[in-house]
Amino acid sequence: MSQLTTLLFDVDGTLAETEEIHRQSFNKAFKQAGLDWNWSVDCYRELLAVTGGKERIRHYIDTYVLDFEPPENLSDYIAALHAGKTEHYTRTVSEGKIPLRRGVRRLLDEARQAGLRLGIATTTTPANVSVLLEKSLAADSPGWFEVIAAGSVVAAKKPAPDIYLYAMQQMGVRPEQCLAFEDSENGLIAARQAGLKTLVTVSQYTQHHDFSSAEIVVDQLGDAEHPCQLIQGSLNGSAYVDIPLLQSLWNRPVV
Ligand code: XBP
Ligand code: MG
Repeated sequence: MSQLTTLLFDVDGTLAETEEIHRQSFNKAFKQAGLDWNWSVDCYRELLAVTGGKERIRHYIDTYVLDFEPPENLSDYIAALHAGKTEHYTRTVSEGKIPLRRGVRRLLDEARQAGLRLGIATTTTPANVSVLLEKSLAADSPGWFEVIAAGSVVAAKKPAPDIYLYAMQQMGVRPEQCLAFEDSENGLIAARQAGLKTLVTVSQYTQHHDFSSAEIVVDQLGDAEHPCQLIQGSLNGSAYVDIPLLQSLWNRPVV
């Protein structure tokens, strides 16, 4: 009989509300490149259906900039644009002003005290993860995670399950030993296709997503002063997402 041993976390929208910083960083890179592209909040909400920044830029060109004639190989051009965006993003996050979502630090501390193993499975660029962990969580926090599976370490990004399968393979764990934390429909699909029970905290860009295959959906992880709001599933007597709740979710038969 397996037991819950491992928590696998998505990053953007789950650990912190970072997508708005990504959006602003894309726009800074476009301006720096002399482009008149500007992704509004509504446009970005739609573009987030495509995971991966480079893939998102290409989707934008293919969908909205049909007369675009890149000055060089399109893939090289997009890669250069995306590198500029990543520079803007990491510079902003390195200022240490991006807060973690409520309850993230508390749950990570409780999980470590309970001896649970931690991993990350994200679509974003590895540099973006490191700077967020170091500047918003703790300077040594990248070492809290046995694996930081990020970006192009796998060929297919979310909603493909690859990044979760890779993280579990690197940690030597099976899906029935794990619980995934996500904020988006693409992330939930990826985790479920990897065989993972999933807890969803809805984020500012995913209020309208379909989370019906999640084990539980809440507005935030919460804490003693800020109980979380249950959107789907059961809190089993907990006022916020704590280790006993995770154990009870994990023990429940798969829906
Ligand atoms: C969210 C994503 C990423 C970010 C942008 O990743 O899909 O593409 O939007 O980061 P997750 P990059 O929710 O899986 O953490 O530009 O580095 O891709
Ligand atoms: Mg996410």
